[in-house]
Amino acid sequence: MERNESFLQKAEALRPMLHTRILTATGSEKPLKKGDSLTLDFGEHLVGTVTLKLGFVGSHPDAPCWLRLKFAEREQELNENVEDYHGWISASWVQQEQIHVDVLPCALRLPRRYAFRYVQLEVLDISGKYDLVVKSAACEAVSSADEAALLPYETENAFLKQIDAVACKTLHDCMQLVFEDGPKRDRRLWMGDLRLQALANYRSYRNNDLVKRCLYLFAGSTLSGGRVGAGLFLEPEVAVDDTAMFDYSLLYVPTLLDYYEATGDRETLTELWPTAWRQIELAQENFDEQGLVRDSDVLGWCFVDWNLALNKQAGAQGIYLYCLKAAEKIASVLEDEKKAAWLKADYEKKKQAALDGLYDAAQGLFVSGAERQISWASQIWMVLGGVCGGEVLLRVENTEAVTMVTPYLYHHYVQALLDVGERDKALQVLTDYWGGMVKQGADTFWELYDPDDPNASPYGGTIVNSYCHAWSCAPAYFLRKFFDD
Ligand code: RAM
Repeated sequence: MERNESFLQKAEALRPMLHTRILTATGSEKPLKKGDSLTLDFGEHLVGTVTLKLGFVGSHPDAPCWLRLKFAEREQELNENVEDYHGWISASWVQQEQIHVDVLPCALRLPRRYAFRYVQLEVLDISGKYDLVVKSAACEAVSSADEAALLPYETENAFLKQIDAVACKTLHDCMQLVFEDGPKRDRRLWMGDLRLQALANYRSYRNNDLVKRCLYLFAGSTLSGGRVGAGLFLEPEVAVDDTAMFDYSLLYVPTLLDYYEATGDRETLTELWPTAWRQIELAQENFDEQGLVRDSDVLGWCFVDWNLALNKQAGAQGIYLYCLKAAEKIASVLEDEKKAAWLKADYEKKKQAALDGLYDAAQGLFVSGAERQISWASQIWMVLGGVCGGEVLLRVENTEAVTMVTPYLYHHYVQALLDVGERDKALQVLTDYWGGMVKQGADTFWELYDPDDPNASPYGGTIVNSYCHAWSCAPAYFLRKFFDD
């Protein structure tokens, strides 16, 4: 791990203030005995700390009250049991506590920050001489998003307005001391998520310094050789995650360019350009002599989407080309002629390699990996990388292509449609996909949404899925930038 103290100091100086709001949920007069439970609804998704006001009826409590508490972003999570989850990421993400209350009445302040709308209390055991009463609950909700700074979104279309509001709420609740990926899980900075959050932020809350802070954090704590990690921890001190992904390192480049285009902050662009450039240099290790990304079967070598069946080779090639275009723009803004010329030449070489090595002329589609897999992801990234026009997006519709399962990849699909001039279709996809979550009662947009398989989870169980996920806030970007009445 490498540290750049000066960058980390800059990031620290940009640490945001957290805005707080106190919200309450009314309890019930109903006395709770052993085995009884009660669900409180705060009426909206919140991120914060919770205090429960507890009382009792009957004799003086002569034994502790043993409680199980569940915090849920969606009500249906309350019906899932952590004991039934045997997936590959830790069950410790499930927001559940067991607690002994020794003294009643009391105001019980719970130990963690939770992301939730619903709180369920279940009495695991209590003395027969008294019953528990849950009088109320209060949440001190936190976010670094300033509601007063939120730009309005004007449209006559009530449904689009609702989709935008859910997107802004998603972004709002993920904006903490950094742009978190999800306030339930993983509660940290991830490169791919940051890029999409930043785009939505420029059109909504406009906390551009928070983007700048995150760019400095990534540049301030890197893996060996200056590689930007896929994610970053903040506590107990800033530390890059030892997970590295081909695409996430490279996506630092367009994130920096987007920041410059939104702010005109040339000083930051100049200072962070070497970090961005280094990602292009390091990516060269992944190419063969022809200029094709070498495939790998290591899970997570490149992210692209959470469909576990997806082969990433073609997607990675497209992402590299996309990032190369961004790098070339930065080089020309900074009049770095030598690098601009190299980037231009390398772009042509690797674009040609994609056409020669990954395009299946008989099918009119891009294929990926030794099995020549056809996926939506490969076509989308080839369009975004400027390798082809929109025809592949049409052709792929009539195939058994590997599907998209995250709003993260759907974001790129909508962008690809816009890039090839398919504006109406882009709006239709956005309305159907994100609107599909709204129709199912989403207060915030989910980490995963496969309309054909609502119980999909790459982790081996929906109980660890995040239902307020940063990379899903795309509508606040697309609607405000391309579809403002
Ligand atoms: C998920 C994280 C994050 C994403 C990574 C690749 O586990 O929540 O959103 O960027 O995967």
